[in-house]
Amino acid sequence: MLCARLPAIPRQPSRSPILLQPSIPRRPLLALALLAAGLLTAPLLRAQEAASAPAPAQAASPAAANPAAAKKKHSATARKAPKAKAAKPTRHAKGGTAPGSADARAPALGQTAAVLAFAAEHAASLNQTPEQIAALLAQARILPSVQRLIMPTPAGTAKDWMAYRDRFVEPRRLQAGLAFWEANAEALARAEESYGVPAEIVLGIIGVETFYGRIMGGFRILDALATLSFDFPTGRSDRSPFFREELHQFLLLSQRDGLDPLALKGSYAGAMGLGQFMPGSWMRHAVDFDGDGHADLINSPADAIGSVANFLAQHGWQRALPTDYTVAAPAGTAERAQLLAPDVRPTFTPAQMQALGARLSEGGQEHTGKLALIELQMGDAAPVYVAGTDNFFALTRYNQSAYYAMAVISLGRKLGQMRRAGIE
Ligand SMILES: [Ca+2]
Repeated sequence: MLCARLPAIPRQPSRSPILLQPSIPRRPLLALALLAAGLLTAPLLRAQEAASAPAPAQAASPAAANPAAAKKKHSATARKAPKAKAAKPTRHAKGGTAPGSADARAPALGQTAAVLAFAAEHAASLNQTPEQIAALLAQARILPSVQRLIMPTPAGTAKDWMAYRDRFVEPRRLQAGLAFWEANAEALARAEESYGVPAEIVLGIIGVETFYGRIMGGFRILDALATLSFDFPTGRSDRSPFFREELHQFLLLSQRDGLDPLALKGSYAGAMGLGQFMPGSWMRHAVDFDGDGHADLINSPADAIGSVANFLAQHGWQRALPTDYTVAAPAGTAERAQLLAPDVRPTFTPAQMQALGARLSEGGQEHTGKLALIELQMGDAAPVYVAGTDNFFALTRYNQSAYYAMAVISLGRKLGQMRRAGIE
């Protein structure tokens, strides 16, 4: 989940040609894609997020955002680390990503000028000497696979919400979700009580991010963050300042919680654990929810559940507020464009939306806050729309993509239906 860049949500989906492409033979790829999806998605998104803007805060959950990209890679050759991971769903750290042969040959970073400057800058906050910090960073490797994965997916592919949704709302992930729910029902109920975030939403996020812990990423975090901090690839907007701060947060986290910075693994963008939190999000939003005295987002499902709920609460989630309402978009192009302009940010009252020609459900008309018109493209077919609330917007703080948010909502809803129906 989570990372920190909020900017433009809409664009991510576009980058993800993979899932979205109608022309792609999705079914054959599905088996791989499913596995991979968990990881792939997440990492991708994060990366994208990172790429896009000033990010914020959350966990880095790139997953959804870049569905297309993820798929492509797979289908193509599939050697990207994240994918590799995906394909091999192991637990935690292992699951991962096997760095490619180029990665295996990557030399240690060494004490470059940039490393020495970073060490000097952060020595005081880390309460270490610059020499100690430089000695640690010098052991990081610059990974070619990370540099590839951070790049945006080629544009031009049609977005396809249903294809994207099918990557996540599918039998195996649903079964895993029901089992996770059963195993962690107490923590999920307590998180809802404490933070107002329904179990279905937390389950949707953890399911989309990591397939309930099956795909948490196999990149060594130190390598991933050092690569993106000190050798960010050219050809896209430079996000290295963001990653240098995440590297700083990673070192602070390791020190605070007594973690081995040379051992922690996660996504190619540096996100870790069941909810794929970036280090900064872990520092700011992780909570100890199982009472053992520290927040462990990798090994403790309860801590991950509480932390995801806390993250959303800290980003505007409101108890008992729906995420979205049914809506028919205005027929007029100009009116539709006007409503879509603010993207996922709730901007219009129900009355304003209706005045522009949108037709809200009864619940939507009675909504007391503002709404956003969310467009989900369907490949060559007509797009579908929902009216997103502040809670829909909060989900995009985890990952800045309307497609991501809708996938989380859809997965959670389906799990809720199945659990209530007693489906196993
Ligand atoms: Ca704990």
